[in-house]
Amino acid sequence: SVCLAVDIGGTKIAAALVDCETNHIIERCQIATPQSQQPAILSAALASLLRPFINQANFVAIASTGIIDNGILTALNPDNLGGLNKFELVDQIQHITQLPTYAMNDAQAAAWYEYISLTPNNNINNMLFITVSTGIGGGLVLNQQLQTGARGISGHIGHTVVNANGPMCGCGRQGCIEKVASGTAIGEIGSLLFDCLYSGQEVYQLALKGNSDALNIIHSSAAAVAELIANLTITLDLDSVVIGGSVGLAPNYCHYIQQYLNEKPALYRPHIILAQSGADAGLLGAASWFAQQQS
Ligand code: BMX
Ligand code: ZN
Repeated sequence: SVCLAVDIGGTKIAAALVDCETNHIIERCQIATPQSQQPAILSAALASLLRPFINQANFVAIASTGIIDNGILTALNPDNLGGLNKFELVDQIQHITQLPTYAMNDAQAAAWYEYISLTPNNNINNMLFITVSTGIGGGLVLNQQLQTGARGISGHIGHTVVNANGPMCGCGRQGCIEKVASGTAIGEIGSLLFDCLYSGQEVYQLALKGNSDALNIIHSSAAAVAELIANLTITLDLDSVVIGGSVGLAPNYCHYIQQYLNEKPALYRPHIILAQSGADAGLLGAASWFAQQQS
């Protein structure tokens, strides 16, 4: 069968036709996520993005940022995807496409794709996927099963606290790792430090050119992620951690994480792997997860 896969993120929305037998993308298209905070505007953007693909697909599989609870999307951090409190994602898309529609969290979907790409050659039981991008997301595979959670929450590691006195996160909790180590946070910290508006990407570029203040910001981010990995490894007995996202895949970042982990005792050091499927992991993960659920 052919799946119409959709990946809804804080900055872009991608759609693709995926061949479910080969797990390959036949056709792909992408738009910027509307920043309007209005559900009707998001629905309209989704309708025009998806319409050209509908006739060629058998079902729709969505990977979206935010918590997906029974097809209903709520932003845990409304700063990343504004105004979406209880957005009826599956109903809306079903209405647009008239196709069977399923949805899951974006990082959970990516975790599943990374897992099935790795597992034929590796004996991985307990894997964590971490995306460091606009936010920090995660997906857990425990005993070879993806954990989505009864309320869709499982894997939301971006909202574990690294500094109880830290800045207030959009989720309402103080000092979440997402608020201090994500791409957005890197941009915010850089903007404060340099007294000029910088994106995370710009701060990263400065670090790569040798600016030591910028490099310190990147290092603190990687150090925080390494602590999180150590905490979760000793909690869940992880054997592997896959690092993805635009920051996670940026030059040297994964290497810094490894350096910070190397300072810790062996039990805290899982196998660190760079994500293999890059920007398409959400699309491909949702397609294969729901193709499997259907059969
Ligand atoms: C946030 C949260 C997660 C998401 C993660 C990464 C929202 C809107 N999103 O922690 O659900 O998985 O960001 O998202 O609350 P990304 O858009 O950075 O990939
Ligand atoms: Zn938070």
